Amino acid sequence: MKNKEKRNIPEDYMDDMYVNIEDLHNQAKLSVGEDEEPTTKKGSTSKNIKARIILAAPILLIILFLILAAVTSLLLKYYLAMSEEMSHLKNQEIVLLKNGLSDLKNTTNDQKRMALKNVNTFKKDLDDVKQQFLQSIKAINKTLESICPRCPDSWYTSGCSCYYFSEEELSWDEARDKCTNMNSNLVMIKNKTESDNLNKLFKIKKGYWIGLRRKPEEVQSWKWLDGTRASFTNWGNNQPDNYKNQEHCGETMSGPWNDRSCRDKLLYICKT
Ligand SMILES: [Ca+2]
Repeated sequence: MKNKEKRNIPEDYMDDMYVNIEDLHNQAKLSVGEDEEPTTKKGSTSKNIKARIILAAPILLIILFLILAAVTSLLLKYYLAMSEEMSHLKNQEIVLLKNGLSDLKNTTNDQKRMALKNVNTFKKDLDDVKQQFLQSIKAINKTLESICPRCPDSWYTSGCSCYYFSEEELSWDEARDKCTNMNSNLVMIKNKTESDNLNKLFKIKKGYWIGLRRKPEEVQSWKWLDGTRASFTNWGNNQPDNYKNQEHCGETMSGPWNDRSCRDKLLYICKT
């Protein structure tokens, strides 16, 4: 009977039955739980993640590329702006340097012109002072000529004095008279300055009468022709020695003095 029933079961019914069995089998598997097939489920999840990563990777790359492009653009823009600013500052610096050099050049030229002007002014002032000095010298010489007498020919001039050096030899009295006849006197040497000035005029080393004398009774009292006492003297070594008690007149030995007999014949010096 059973076999007949089997033989009478329609095929569709059998198919539905196999499907139900299959479903039951799957439900049984599900009722048992995932723990019964963990390896299979994990593999599926990993595949999903990989698939998602594969799908997302191009998008991420595009986003990354866009970010890099934006950053690069910003950096390029910043670099261009900085370059332009640096160029602007450099141009400004060049302009300032040019202006500074121009000012310095103008200042230097002004200083040169001012210095040259000062030098010319100083030179002109110096020339004026020189001319004034020369005029003063001429005026002084003219005044001196009017004050100091003009020395006769063959007389020497020293300051405002004239000196005559004789070429003839006379006694002291004769020499004194000779000078008087020429409106002068035997030279009187009253200080060192006059002595030095006279010594510069000697051309030869000889003895000359001077206007110095003492009285035989006053051997210690030497006086000049004008009666003044000889406070300044220029006696030579061991002079006056009053040799043989006969030397009462004074002579200059072209410098140092000596007492000598008034009767001796000597050259003489007159002074005006
Ligand atoms: Ca003597």
